[in-house]
Amino acid sequence: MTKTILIDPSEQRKPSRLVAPEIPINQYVADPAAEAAKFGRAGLIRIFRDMVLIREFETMLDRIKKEGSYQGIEYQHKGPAHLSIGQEAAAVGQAYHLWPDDFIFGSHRSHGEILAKSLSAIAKSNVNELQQLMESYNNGDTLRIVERYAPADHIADLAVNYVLFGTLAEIFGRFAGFNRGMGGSMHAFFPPFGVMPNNAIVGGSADIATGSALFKRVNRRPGIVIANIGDASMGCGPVWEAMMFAAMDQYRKLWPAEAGGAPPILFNFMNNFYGMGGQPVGETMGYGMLARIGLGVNPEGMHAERVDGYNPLAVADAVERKKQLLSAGKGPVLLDTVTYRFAGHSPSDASAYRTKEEVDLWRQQDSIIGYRGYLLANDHATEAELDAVIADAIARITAVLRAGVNDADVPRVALDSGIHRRHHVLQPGTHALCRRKAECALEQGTDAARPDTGEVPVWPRRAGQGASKTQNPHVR
Ligand SMILES: Cc1ncc(C[n+]2csc(CCOP(=O)(O)OP(=O)(O)O)c2C)c(N)n1
Ligand SMILES: [Mg+2]
Repeated sequence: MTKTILIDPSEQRKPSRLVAPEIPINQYVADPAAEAAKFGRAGLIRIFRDMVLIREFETMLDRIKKEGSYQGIEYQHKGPAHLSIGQEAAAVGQAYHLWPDDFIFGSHRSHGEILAKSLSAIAKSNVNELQQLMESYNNGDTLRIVERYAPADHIADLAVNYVLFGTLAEIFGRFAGFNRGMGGSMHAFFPPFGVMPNNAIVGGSADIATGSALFKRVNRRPGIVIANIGDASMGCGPVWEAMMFAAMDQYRKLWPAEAGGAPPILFNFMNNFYGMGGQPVGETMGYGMLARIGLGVNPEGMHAERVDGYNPLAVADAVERKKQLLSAGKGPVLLDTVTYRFAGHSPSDASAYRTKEEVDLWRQQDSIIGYRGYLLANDHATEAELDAVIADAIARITAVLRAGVNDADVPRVALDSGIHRRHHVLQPGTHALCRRKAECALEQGTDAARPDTGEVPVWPRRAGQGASKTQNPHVR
């Protein structure tokens, strides 16, 4: 029988006032000596490297979309590419303290988050894990291309090229992409590193991530879950549903204590101050400051904070602290991560809804330039080291692009491929909706169209372990 909760009229009719908790706004205070001790020189430089890699990756996509070439390599990409140029510090800072068993779910603008989380996971994995993962994922198809086009002496280095190529090939709809080219720019994912599917429906990841966090809680799985959604998604009903669901009293008041409390979900709003063209503050919403929303959801105000997403160390600090709260069952958490996209909503966007002066103001405070200045001013790195990081990023991006545009070696996914066929077999009825029915092997009844009798390959699979859809070998 369900527990009953007495509603006492004398309690409910009593006069009093609600007192809301304070919401910290950009409260992080830099302490270069403490930061050097915490991250180490290598960690601080890696943060710079990851930001630069993401910037160069998306700069390359921008050039390909607008000019049809990058570093002399020509290509026409007809698919979408919503770029997050300008938002790198927010993604890299968030990923720094996350482990592969912490999950992120993103939006239409999540290339940077995919790369940042994957680069962070590489830094936390050992050589054997990386080797085994790359050999087994996609039956090693993705790895074979990387070994050929972007080889490296060390496995961790090769793994960096692997995530760059796997993501790029996915964006270009290629069979060697992380999702066999079936997801593309807005739905790419890489579960071994906790990079869960991104979602083109604005705010859509809020609910899915909340479900994932509930799964973790009831199944006693380690790690937290982050929904990376935009500031304009606060106007979407599903985001509010997700926040209400995540904050239900019953997790703490009715469920047995050993269940662990509320689902470990962090609603991270990448607050770049724009929807496609509308401005949430001053135009399309009335919250004044996004972090304020937490106050309306539960007595803890969702532990909401505004964090300076132009400083990767401030974001890393916030995520580390919030992760502790979430792991203790004290969620949900809301972060209002201040950032800015220099890029238009998409490459065809002329940004007519904002002034050049405004974009220039944010460019002057570009997080990569600012963080570079911080590293140099505090002797955490030399000019030569940081220049080498940039040169290395350009070389890597050029190498993976050269692979990603090669139709012969890295073909586009064919909709009548094995995956397509298997999809029909596993989900009877979907074939009826197939727009390429006439070309589909299943329709033609050829030998190749016979249903696969083997297993659908699922990651992870480790030596000595059976295939499992749920166990992640990277869990701590
Ligand atoms: C439910 C839904 N409504 C509208 C759109 C069209 N759309 C795509 S991106 C976007 C703006 C999203 O703004 P925000 O959430 O702040 O993310 P940002 O683009 O700034 O990263 C809109 C309205 C959509 N994809 N999904
Ligand atoms: Mg936005």
